[in-house]
Amino acid sequence: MKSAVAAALALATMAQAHYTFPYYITPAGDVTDEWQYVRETANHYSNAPVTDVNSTAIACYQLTTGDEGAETGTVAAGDVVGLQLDTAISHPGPLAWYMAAAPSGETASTMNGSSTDVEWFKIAQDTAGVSSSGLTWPSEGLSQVNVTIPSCLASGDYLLRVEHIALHSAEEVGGAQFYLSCTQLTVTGSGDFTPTSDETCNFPGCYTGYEAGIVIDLYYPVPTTYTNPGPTPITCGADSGSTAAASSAVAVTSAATTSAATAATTSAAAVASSSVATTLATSATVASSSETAVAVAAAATASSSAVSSAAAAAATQSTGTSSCSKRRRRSQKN
Ligand SMILES: [Cu+2]
Repeated sequence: MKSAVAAALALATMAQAHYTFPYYITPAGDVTDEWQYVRETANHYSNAPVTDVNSTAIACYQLTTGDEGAETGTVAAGDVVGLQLDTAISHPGPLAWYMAAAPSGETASTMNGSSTDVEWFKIAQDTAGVSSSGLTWPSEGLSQVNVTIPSCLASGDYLLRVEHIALHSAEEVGGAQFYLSCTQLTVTGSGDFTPTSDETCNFPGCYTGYEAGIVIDLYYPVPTTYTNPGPTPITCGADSGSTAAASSAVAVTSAATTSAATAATTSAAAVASSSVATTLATSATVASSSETAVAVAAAATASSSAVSSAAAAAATQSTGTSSCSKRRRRSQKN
């Protein structure tokens, strides 16, 4: 299998292809100011991703702990909120949403997302569509993403964490790029949902970095399945016994509040694949991951010019912030 792969990587756009999620969109559809409700992230200027899942940056990607000057928005459980990007999601990969309640005595403003007493649970995710030519991603190209705050959620203060995992360079451990931010919210309503321990995890801690959905070669061999990393999204029906449809809790991103006509089709596609997503996410088995070995072989057989451009790319990467150079694989069938 290794000999079947000859790889080349080309360096394309750098920082421009990265992205941030600085603009919170209220349930009324108002796009708020940059970092007004979202804690300002350390990549505010570079837009560079988090690549170390064991770093505290994987929680909220802040420069320092604290609220970074953000305000706290108020939403009702069941409301749809969103985030607008600085640019757009320009890489392939899954989008997920997590929430965590403020620990006792703390608020959305004071809580530290990377603290071990902050229990994150996933409220929604999308996943790959599978086609003969490879995986397709509902969020790719979107400049705005939305999520439903679960209708059964208990009232109180929360952080809402959006996360897009870019997988274009993910064939090596540490190659996946995490784009994320945390929004401060006060949730109102009469729900009583609290997640069970197997539905929660800590950041860092939710990922090992070795999951089949984090270390994956999107290009060769072409994947025929995808397994989202992290916990399964919560469902309101299961824990609250309420009649709230499980599907509403898992309702995923769409471009619903975008006014362009194209939004409708994007949205429809996102919703369509999200239902597939949930099934896939819960039923998919762990994919074989010899990707790392393949990647190593690929690097070894890359042409010298490719190697030098790779070296150039590597040289411009600071630790933990891998570039977003797009890799293009040329695969040769044996
Ligand atoms: Cu990028």
